[in-house]
Amino acid sequence: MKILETLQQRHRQRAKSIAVLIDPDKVDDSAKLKYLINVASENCVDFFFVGGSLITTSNMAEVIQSIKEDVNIPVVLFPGSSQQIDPSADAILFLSLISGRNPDLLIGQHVQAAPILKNSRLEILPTGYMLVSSGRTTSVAYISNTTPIPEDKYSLAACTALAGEMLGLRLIYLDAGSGAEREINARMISTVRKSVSVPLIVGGGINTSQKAQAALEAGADMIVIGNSLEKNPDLLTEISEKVYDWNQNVEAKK
Ligand code: 1GP
Repeated sequence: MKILETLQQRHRQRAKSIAVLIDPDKVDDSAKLKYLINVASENCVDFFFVGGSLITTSNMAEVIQSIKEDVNIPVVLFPGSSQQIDPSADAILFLSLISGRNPDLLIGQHVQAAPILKNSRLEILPTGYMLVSSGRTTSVAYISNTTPIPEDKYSLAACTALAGEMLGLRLIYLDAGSGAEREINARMISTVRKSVSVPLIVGGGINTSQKAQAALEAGADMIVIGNSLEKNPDLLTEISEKVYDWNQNVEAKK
């Protein structure tokens, strides 16, 4: 089954997913990367996201290859720009940065990427990407040259997601930015959740199992964990247990 169909089906079933984000720029040790890949596999992680807002190295292909060599978990590109397209991945989040007003990230990069993607086998996942403020300026806010939605402007976020859905975007990704000081708050997640019927991805600053649980309860269909695993890959066990427990509960109620 295609990734988008899987996510839509899980959304209907109220089942949750977990993705591990690997920023190729932050992989300086291949043994550590292998360890993280194995921990992810042992904990039945659903997806790897690969990408970053600024990539200064050229090891994206190596990261994808390392994953593919060891495990059977789909790799989804999470590109900061149209330069971050690697055909060896399985899918790409085709992100339109709908919280911002930078035309290049709303449509410009997409025009450049479209012919390349057309000739690849990557599954295209049209995604409304929404940055939400989270304390200090994140790399993604700075690099994208956009203003994140203030974290207490719930209806602004809800209307933005709704417009994205009406434009035909199939997923909404609420992101506080990698390593965010504050994760997306529960009220923001639940307000956006209620405004759209497409699957909702939530990430940025989720660095404890309690925060992961809160995001799931508020309505995230998928949580994305990156930064905190660079320091402590074993945290993934704790966080994925929350997702597992949630899914077991859903199964039990069927
Ligand atoms: C960032 O949502 C992702 O774009 C994940 O955030 O790296 O803070 O986990 P973290």
